[in-house]
Amino acid sequence: MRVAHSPLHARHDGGKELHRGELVPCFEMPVRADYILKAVERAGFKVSEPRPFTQESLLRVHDARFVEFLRTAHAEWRAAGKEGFMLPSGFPARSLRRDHIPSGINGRMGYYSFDASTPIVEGTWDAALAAAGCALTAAAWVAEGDKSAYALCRPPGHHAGHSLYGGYCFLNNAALAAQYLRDHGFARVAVLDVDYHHGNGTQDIFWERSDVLFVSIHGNPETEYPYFLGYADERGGGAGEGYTRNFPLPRGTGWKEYSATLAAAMDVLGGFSPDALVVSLGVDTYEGDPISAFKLATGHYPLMGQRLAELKLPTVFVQEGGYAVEEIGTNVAGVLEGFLSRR
Ligand code: OKP
Ligand code: ZN
Repeated sequence: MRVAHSPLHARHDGGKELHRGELVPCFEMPVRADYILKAVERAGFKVSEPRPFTQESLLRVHDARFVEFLRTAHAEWRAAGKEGFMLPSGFPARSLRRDHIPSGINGRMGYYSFDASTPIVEGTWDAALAAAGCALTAAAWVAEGDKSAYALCRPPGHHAGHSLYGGYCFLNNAALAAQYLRDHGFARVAVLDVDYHHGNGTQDIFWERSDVLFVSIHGNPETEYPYFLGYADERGGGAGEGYTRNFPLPRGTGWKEYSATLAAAMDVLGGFSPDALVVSLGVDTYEGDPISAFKLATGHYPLMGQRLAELKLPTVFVQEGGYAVEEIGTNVAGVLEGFLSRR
């Protein structure tokens, strides 16, 4: 299995996030990718830099003005005499206007985001673009005949919607991979999101589509981030009705209940008869994760990989969350090696 990775991820660094009433250093930090890189190299995977892609590939799933905002946001911030990381402090919640995009940088930042845990720094755009390039490259390898590929993306992507950033995410790497597969010969693509947090952005992007199935297993939004999406009754809209499925699980969920839910999710995937699979691979389901509350152990990740291999599909793995940094590499490599052991 080839691995797409870019050192440019490290340019997204130095921000703080609002966490339980305090500004703290970001949990989503560069060293996460360093640990994963070490683990996949130790496991013998071949690591390559992403290919260049045009802006057009981004616009297949994202809004043009949103992408332009992300590209220029920090330069505008600096032009306004500010420096350091940018965090929004006001959002278009209920009864406020969403039909008008404010021209000022602070208003526009709030318009395009949904939380105060996702700082933009000077290098954020370079890093987000490189992560998107990794996902597109991994998808291209699979479209060109590889049976599987892994995009070591950072920052992650599954909370980023068509014109929305947040949850440490800017561009939706997994959605870009899925769309790339759709555009290169795969008629039906399934996205399975196993990150601890609901992939609200991916759900948003494919909500009304029947050619891309979105299935997610995650902490119940009644108590877990992102709180406002990811409930079991969300099943897609319009032509996409029935093509979104959510499996929220309670805090404290261990492997026994998790694996039963994974079996149910895989039944849904199988019933769709997909031509390819994209896995939003977050390992924040790990028992040692500092911001999550499932109880999966390191030994469970190879089992997860083995189970995913049973689908026998061309598969693109896209890195999402995982914040227990010292164990993140072992857990990710565990999934990938478990997958390879069964196909
Ligand atoms: C990104 B991914 C904690 C609030 C949660 C954002 C979590 C984003 C997770 N105070 N902060 O899905 O791993
Ligand atoms: Zn997560």
